[in-house]
Amino acid sequence: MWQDAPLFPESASTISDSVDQLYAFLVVVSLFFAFGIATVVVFFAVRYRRRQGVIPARIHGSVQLEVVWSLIPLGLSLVMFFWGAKLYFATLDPPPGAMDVYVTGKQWMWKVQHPTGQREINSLHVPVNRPVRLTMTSEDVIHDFYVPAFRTKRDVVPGRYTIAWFEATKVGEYHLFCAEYCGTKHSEMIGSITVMEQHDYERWLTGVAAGETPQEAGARLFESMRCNTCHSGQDGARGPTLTGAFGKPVQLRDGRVVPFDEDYTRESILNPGAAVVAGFDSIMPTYEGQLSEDQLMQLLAYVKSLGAEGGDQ
Ligand code: HEC
Ligand SMILES: [Cu+2]
Repeated sequence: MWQDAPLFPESASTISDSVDQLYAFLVVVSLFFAFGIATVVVFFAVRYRRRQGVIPARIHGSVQLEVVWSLIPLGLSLVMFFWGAKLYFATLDPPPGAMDVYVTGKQWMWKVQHPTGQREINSLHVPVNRPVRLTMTSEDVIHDFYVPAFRTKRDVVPGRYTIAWFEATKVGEYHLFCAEYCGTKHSEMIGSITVMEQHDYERWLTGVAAGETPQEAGARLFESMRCNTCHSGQDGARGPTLTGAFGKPVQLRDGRVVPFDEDYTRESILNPGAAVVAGFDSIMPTYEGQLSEDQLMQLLAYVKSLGAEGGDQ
């Protein structure tokens, strides 16, 4: 839809057509009522203008009319709501097997890292027809990761992780914008997403120095920061075993059950006292101020990989 309309961004992801259809529905409904009401206003203004000696009949309301003009907009707005909510949830929920890309926003650039370790700034290369899951955070203020061609737009917030995903359907190069005003050079916080055939992507990967993968770097940190002394995974260890833990619910000492997700992992490392696992003492030291966002992402990637090894996620 709209491919040839110059005002519209290209449609290049699995959800972009659905977003456009919802958008078209909203526009059509709005135009219909805007023109309908404007027409009626003009018509009545002429039809019932003040004339010498003519006094129109007074109307004292009509229940029937009230009901009709309440129910029709109610129905329409419920359609908008459920349609929009359905689409919104679809954009939140990455399909299984998505490729994990880590994104960090900072004034004024986008830093990304591939699951295989390659890093990029203000550009992201991805294979076509493959879901890509973005785990995003910011080093300073709120940014917003926006790829119009994919209809993908999510805030990137300091102190927490937000997840977004897309699956590109067309090879090409697409704009990446920051869509949250973030300071002087906000307008320069732009980049490109390059969508490639799978084999081109693989060739591209081999051409970029990879270094460690986030997972490997995380495993190294896990030892150098001495996390493994408590999280050894052995019976009687001072900390809970992390193998097979990510993605499962955690029973806390105060009775709450919380999901072991990205933000829980982050909080456990920076503020361990906030959520203490049932059956353990609150002895884990805080690592607040000792880890960069990069290192936190790496530890997260490692903890996540332990979860995946432990079976279904
Ligand atoms: C002094 C021992 C100790 C060290 C060192 C330690 N932890 Fe912990 N950790 C614990 C204990 C005890 C708990 C459970 C109580 C709690 O949640 O505070 C825990 C909980 C966690 C949890 C939540 C686990 C769950 O099952 O819900 C994560 C994730 C975690 N630690 C990661 C780390 C990482 C990463 C490091 C290194 C940067 C680290 N820990 C270092 C003792 C430790
Ligand atoms: Cu920004």
